[in-house]
Amino acid sequence: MTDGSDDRRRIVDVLRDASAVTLFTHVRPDADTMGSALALAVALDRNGVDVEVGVPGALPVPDALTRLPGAKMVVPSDQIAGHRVAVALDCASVGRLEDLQDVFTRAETRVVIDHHASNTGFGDLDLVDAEADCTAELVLAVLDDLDAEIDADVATCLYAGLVTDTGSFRWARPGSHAIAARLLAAGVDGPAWTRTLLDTHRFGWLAMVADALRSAVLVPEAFGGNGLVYACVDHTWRDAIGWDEAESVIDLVRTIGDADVAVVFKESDPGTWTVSMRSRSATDLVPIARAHGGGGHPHAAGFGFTGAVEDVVAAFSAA
Ligand SMILES: [Mn+2]
Repeated sequence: MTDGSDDRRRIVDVLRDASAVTLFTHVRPDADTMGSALALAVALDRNGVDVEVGVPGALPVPDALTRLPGAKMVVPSDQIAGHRVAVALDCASVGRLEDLQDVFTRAETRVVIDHHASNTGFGDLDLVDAEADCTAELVLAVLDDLDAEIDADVATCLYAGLVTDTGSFRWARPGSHAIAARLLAAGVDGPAWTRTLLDTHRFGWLAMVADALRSAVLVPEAFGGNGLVYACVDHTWRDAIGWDEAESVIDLVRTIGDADVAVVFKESDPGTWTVSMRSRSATDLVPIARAHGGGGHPHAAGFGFTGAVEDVVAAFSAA
């Protein structure tokens, strides 16, 4: 983790001088990585900068995120030019860039803007602040330093990251409420975007949730008696209703007060798992995530795993 102010100043200088910039979201993009990238994309594009946004992986971008302002600047990952200045948004490690890792790495100036506690910095310039509720807040600070206008489009992208990463402001820090007020005053339709980003599912989502909740297991003795609850979503649901619909299952499982740790094992392809973890208070999840090549925050982290469902559960239980 860096203090940030020096690197932030240098990042602002780099972005002010750049004629072309490639922005990167993390794989399986959420609203914070996408909103952060698009806010920066809209502001830079307006300043005449040649901007492209790369989304790693072959999976489709969630429908709601394709409606954010500036989404037309997303370029299919096999068509990314790779400009001299590269900025990774909300990526805890270079591995989160998956197939776009090389494009990022070969850029002349690599910039990392992120708020994950596990991020040790992998750019030439790292603005990493685990105190920030979302990466979008850090992008707002950069845009302010650039004297960029925070109009309704830019504000909407930033708000998308803010409202989702704070769980609709449930765990927002005081400063994040002040930022929200500023973004709403700039013209964001808060209720509409909250509904679009957090409260909208396909009908098939209900059956997937029913299936996932039926698979739930409570292990009271886990984590020194603090307890674990976990559930699985198998790969058949990806084709039925899309990978992103499984992201919300953890928000149901983590409400179980019998366990400090909640985990959802999501199978993206047969035998390929994404493990989402949440802890209510006692357990720091970062060491577990890091031990499996993942990362995150103390109370929200994740990692990837390849193998059978019994193996992924066993590997997790061993940690
Ligand atoms: Mn984030």
